[in-house]
Amino acid sequence: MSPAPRSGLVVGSHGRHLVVRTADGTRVRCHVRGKRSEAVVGDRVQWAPAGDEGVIERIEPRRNLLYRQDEWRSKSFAANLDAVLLLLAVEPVFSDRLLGRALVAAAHAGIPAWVALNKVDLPGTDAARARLAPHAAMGTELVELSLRRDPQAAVAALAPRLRGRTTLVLGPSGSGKSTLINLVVPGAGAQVGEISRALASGRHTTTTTTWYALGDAPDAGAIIDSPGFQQFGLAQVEPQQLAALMPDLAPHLGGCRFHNCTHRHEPGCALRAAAERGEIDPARWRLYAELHDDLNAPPRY
Ligand SMILES: Nc1nc2c(ncn2[C@@H]2O[C@H](COP(=O)(O)OP(=O)(O)OP(=O)(O)O)[C@@H](O)[C@H]2O)c(=O)[nH]1
Ligand SMILES: [Mg+2]
Ligand SMILES: [Zn+2]
Repeated sequence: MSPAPRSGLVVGSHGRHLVVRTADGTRVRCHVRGKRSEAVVGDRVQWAPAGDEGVIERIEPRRNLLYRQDEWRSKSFAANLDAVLLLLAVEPVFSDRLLGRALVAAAHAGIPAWVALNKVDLPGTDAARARLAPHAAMGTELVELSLRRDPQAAVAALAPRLRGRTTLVLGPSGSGKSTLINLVVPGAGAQVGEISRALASGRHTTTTTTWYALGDAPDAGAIIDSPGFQQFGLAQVEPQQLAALMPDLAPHLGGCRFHNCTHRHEPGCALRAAAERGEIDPARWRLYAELHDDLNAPPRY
């Protein structure tokens, strides 16, 4: 007879195996049945002991699931989140397109997102701020940080926003995600890399997704480190859903002549009219067009 399954939380994902935290806080290396793991960090699972290790028996129903994909594959990578923190930096310069895509993915998954701009100690801060202005205007919560120059102020700004929630930190490589996690989780020991080295080698410092508790209390909250992204595919999103997932476009929906307007070429489009009146930021309107065309394109294999 096989041992009864126990419940646990997936706190690490390393390709072929997962790390599961049990109710008493111990960590068990777990394998998955079958070829590929479907469990992701943040999943509650039932697992059964198998020697020193474990086997995942079942994934509990999820509150939400965030997808992220790169050139090669579409994959889900974190579940049961309360918030997504998009961490950008003055340097390396972030892509508006990747930011926009990540925000659409969070909206599609029904997870609130906020944005932090790190490294405001560097020149170029004004330009970065200007590029985030449309997001501030559409009501996205925006925080400025210098994790290196002023870590205490950063903790003061971050702590109340992180407390009691499970937050996934997303952002390009080198923005300071692991630096942030080491600051708010003493003893986390997340590896931090010099950008020049990471970019020169084309490698990311963080290569796995890892869950950290923000304290010992069960309701302290948690923060999840993730590898930097260079791409952010949205294969899970239907083109006709897109406008509703962009908070600056959504308020103009409902006024188009055609009920199935794609807002790309149709006459009588209320979104286009709003863009022409200057009520939608030009860069965001271009992003809509680009994303929409992308979602309609046949998948690349
Ligand atoms: N100037 C400056 N540098 C910073 C700041 N915060 C972090 N850094 C530096 O930025 C570099 C990258 O930091 P990481 O925390 O490794 O970045 P990451 O987002 O985890 O990168 P990946 O793991 O590759 O995705 C390190 O050299 C940090 O010391 C800051 O506020 N100002
Ligand atoms: Mg990192
Ligand atoms: Zn329209």
